[in-house]
Amino acid sequence: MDEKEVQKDLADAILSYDSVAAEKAAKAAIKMGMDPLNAIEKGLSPAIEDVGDKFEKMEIYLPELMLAADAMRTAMSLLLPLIPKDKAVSKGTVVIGTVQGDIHEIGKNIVSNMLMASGFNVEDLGVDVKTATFVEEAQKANAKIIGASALMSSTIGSQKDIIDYLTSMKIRKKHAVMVGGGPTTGQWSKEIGADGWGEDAATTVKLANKLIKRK
Ligand code: B12
Repeated sequence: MDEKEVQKDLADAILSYDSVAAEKAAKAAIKMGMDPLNAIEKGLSPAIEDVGDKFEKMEIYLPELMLAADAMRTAMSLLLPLIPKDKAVSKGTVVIGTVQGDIHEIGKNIVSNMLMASGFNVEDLGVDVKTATFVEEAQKANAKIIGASALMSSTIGSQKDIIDYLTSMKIRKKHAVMVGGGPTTGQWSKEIGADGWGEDAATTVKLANKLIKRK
């Protein structure tokens, strides 16, 4: 089996809502020494996006969406820990979470793991995180960067709330804010006065490296 075939097996497992097949394909990826990020971003992620498109077109419904997400989580639970954590260097702390009202965590978890792998100390606040909590935890951890993930058009407004909250507390300059998640764009990031937008895990690491130097 080559990498392309394993990537296809990972994708097929998500598209057929099959956690057992997802586990098998993830184990095959690990056995052949595939870069775990490659397995996630080339195999799993495009498939879960296809599932999302089908859900949007009402070709499938919530139960299928949930089963696909379970299969994705199964594979990710095997692959994410294999992204090596660079403990030797600590570039600084990033406080990250998914905004209030939003429980999507897959993309945030990938970003979080990639930041750790690149030498950042990451405090992951989880999902459905209140605006004030982002700010309080960033203060406590003396985090140079706050990362806010939002996957729904109804929740992206909370990314702006975080920035407004920092401004109202007169600590906007203390914490750079980077935003990301499905419906967000570079244009949106500029509009709300964020310090940057991460389209995927790799661009987010580049962005965080840039922001940490600026601080
Ligand atoms: C999986 C999924 C779920 C799973 C979530 C499981 C979990 N534990 O995370 C479940 C089934 C629970 C779910 C529930 C719901 N979902 Co949903 N879901 C999805 C789906 C299919 C995939 C999301 C995903 O994981 N993508 C893969 C990851 C890798 O991509 P990503 O998140 O974009 O992350 C990357 C980048 O954006 C970036 N990034 C991400 N975060 C961050 C953060 C920072 C700081 C930075 C810099 C970068 C960054 O890097 C990541 C890695 O490359 C999307 C469809 C889609 N195309 O997005 C719908 C989708 C997001 N869901 C949707 C909806 C409507 C819902 C529900 C309301 C459904 C319902 N009726 O109950 C609920 C919401 C509940 C809630 N309150 O949050 C809609 C949202 C529509 C909208 N625009 O508002 C979508 C778009 C589906 C659709 N097309 O209609 N969902």
